[in-house]
Amino acid sequence: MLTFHSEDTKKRRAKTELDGGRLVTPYECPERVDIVIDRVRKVGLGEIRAPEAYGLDPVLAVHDRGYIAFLERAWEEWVAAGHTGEPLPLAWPTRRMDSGRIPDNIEGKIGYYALTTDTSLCPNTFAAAQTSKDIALSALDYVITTSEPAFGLCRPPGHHAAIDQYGGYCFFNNAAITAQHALNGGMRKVAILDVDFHHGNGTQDIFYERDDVLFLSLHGDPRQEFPYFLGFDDEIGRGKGEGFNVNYPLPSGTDYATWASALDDAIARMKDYQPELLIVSLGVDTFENDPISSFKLKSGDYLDCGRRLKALGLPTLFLLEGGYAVEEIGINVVNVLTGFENAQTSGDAATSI
Ligand code: Q9C
Ligand code: ZN
Repeated sequence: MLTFHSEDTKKRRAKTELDGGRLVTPYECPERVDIVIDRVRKVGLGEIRAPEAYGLDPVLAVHDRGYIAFLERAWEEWVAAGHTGEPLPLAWPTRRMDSGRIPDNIEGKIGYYALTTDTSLCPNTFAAAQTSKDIALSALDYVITTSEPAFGLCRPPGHHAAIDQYGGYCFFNNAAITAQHALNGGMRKVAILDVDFHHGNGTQDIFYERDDVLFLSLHGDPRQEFPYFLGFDDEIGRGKGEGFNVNYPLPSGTDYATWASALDDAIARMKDYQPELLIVSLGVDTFENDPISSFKLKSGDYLDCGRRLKALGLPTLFLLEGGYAVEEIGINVVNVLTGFENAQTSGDAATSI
């Protein structure tokens, strides 16, 4: 399987993340990329290619123009305002004070465009987000052209990013950008399967009223886990989109047997939908030793996950999302990919462990 990768994704290196009331070194760090690419090389997964540049048009197809302009300028505006730490939001248009207006002050703008306080801005954030979506789009074009699977080693991740909001370490929603790009290129139905530990709130929101993208997400129950306010099983889509959004909130401590039965249900729904393309939002923060998550998947389980996905027999694009057990992220991600590669296309073979 081809991997799309660029060292430029490592240009975003924030110093701080607000975690438990302290500023810590961010969990979403550039070393994650090094460890994944080392593993890709070590197992000989396949050729590693650099991305092409796609510009901002595919981003504008899902994100708000003002949001993109904000991200492009936020760091320099923050520095120009005389601040010395990394930008975190201070005030939001929350339930009782939402006038719908965008402030002029950079601190106010950050509050307007941020979902959360876990994601500090820093130099090159915009450049890294651009490279991340270029990786995703390059991998998409390869999958469309060849019908062969591909892996986009995206960083920063994307699935928490909404139309005009960043957070949860995400800025551009790579899965949504590629799904929309595939549709604009003539595809009629795309499925996005989000296996990251956290609910893909941004992807859900972008396609919530649409029937041309089936979105399915397996994740920690939002009553207990980030992002807390979206990801419940009664969120099934709206209007034309009703029935095309499927959430599987799972309790803390979920092991592979439980997780895989939700996966099998998602696979069955995708079969019924008959999409032309499968995009996998591939987070491995479901791993038992992940520092910010609470599922109990083991490294070997990711091989089986890949095998099961292969049974769909679809052109498949894997895009990296989360995974913060840095030492093991390479093994876990690449296990999904090799599990997929080594499985037979027959559904029966793929369900045995
Ligand atoms: N105290 C992705 O996996 N919450 N984002 C961190 C740590 C934010 C995860 C809590 C988690 C965001 C792409
Ligand atoms: Zn996650």
